[in-house]
Amino acid sequence: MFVDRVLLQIKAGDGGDGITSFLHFKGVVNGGPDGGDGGKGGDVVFVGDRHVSNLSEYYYKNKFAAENGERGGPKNCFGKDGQNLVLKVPLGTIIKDEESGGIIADIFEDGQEKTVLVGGEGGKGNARFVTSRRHAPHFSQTGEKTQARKVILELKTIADVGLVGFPNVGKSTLLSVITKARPKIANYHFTTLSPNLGVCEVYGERFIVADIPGLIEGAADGAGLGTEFLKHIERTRMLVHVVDVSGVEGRDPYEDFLAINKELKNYSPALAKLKQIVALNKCDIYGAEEKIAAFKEKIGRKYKTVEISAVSGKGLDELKKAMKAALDKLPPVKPMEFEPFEYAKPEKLDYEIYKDDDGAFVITGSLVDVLSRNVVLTDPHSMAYMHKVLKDRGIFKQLRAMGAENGSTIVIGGSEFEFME
Ligand SMILES: Nc1nc2c(ncn2[C@@H]2O[C@H](COP(=O)(O)OP(=O)(O)OP(=O)(O)O)[C@@H](O)[C@H]2O)c(=O)[nH]1
Ligand SMILES: [Mg+2]
Repeated sequence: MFVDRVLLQIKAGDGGDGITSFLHFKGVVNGGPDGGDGGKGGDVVFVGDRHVSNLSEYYYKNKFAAENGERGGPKNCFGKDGQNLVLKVPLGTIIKDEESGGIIADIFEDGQEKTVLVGGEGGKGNARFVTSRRHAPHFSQTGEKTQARKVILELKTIADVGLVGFPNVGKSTLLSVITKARPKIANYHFTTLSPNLGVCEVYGERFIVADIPGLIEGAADGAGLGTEFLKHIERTRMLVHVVDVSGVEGRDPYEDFLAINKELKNYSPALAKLKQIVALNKCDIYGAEEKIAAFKEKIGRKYKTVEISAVSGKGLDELKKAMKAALDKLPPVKPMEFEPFEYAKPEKLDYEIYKDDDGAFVITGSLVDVLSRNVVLTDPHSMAYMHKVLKDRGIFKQLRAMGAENGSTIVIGGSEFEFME
């Protein structure tokens, strides 16, 4: 099965919780705090792999999560970090955020890695909260939780040369004789249902040739199979336009040629502007000569034409050399240019204060999320810590400016407090 677009749900690992623990061993009653930190959650990483040909691996299984970090342990033991989740994708895979459509990466090379989601940070154990005045903190931090995201993977094949043409003109046959690829070949339309790639070698230099399903008129508007696959030749450097010059199917080869070019243009003007070499195939069929002469007269000198027979082998060397000569003059295929989209890590320190209908001052924002991870309401040290954070960050000052007085109600993360500076 050939799959070139999938929607995946991915999630980085949560950070492991730090723990609250005190040293205990024989003879020691009140040992010091020794709660260890939680481990970091695993990242979600995509990597290009040239052995992967399409996205079929993700067709049925499309939810993935990296490992969570482990909880910290007593005796200052760190929790183990969660393992990264590495997802292999074919070269030419574009990763997009589903919600915004923003492009996260264009995986272009073998081994190219992109960390799309970063695992949550581990929480700190109580041993970390010891200060000169706080010897026995009874609180620790929980691990950072991560959010699942949806990404679209879209394969846009990377190749140097794309073969285009009507169905049944011999594109796959041509691919099979100039490369080692073994696509299905048969005497009916739409034999090829998904792209095939092959490596062609000329004078020791190699280039990749892509064969896509045949186009028919109206394909760009969804009439045939073709348009769906045009994206697989969008990134090629040039095209070989294969024409059945024998006209055995009763069509005029030149009309075919014009119709396909119109299709290409409808789909993408850039694609239509790519350099084309015209391969006049099936030259071996009786009566082709006349047609060739007529075709050449109509097409004039704008395109290079090569007469070939994919079956007898005629003209194949000439065509391969013409492809190489043209490629030598063209720039290499490049990854897409885009403004990379990145998932924001929660900004930890912002906050907002507003006054609700009851006159209470409500503090919200990621600072509050962090505080509620850190603060144990029943622990006086922990509360003192929160008090200090609020004061240090100028929140008390702002509350005063907004009219808060000693005794006013302050709401933080769903809990109510009395304002007291
Ligand atoms: N006589 C002759 N027949 C050819 C030649 N090239 C291909 N054919 C025949 O044409 C038919 C179609 O060939 P394919 O290579 O499957 O054509 P295609 O363009 O890939 O077709 P689709 O995948 O359906 O679009 C097959 O029966 C081939 O044997 C040629 O040079 N001469
Ligand atoms: Mg084919």
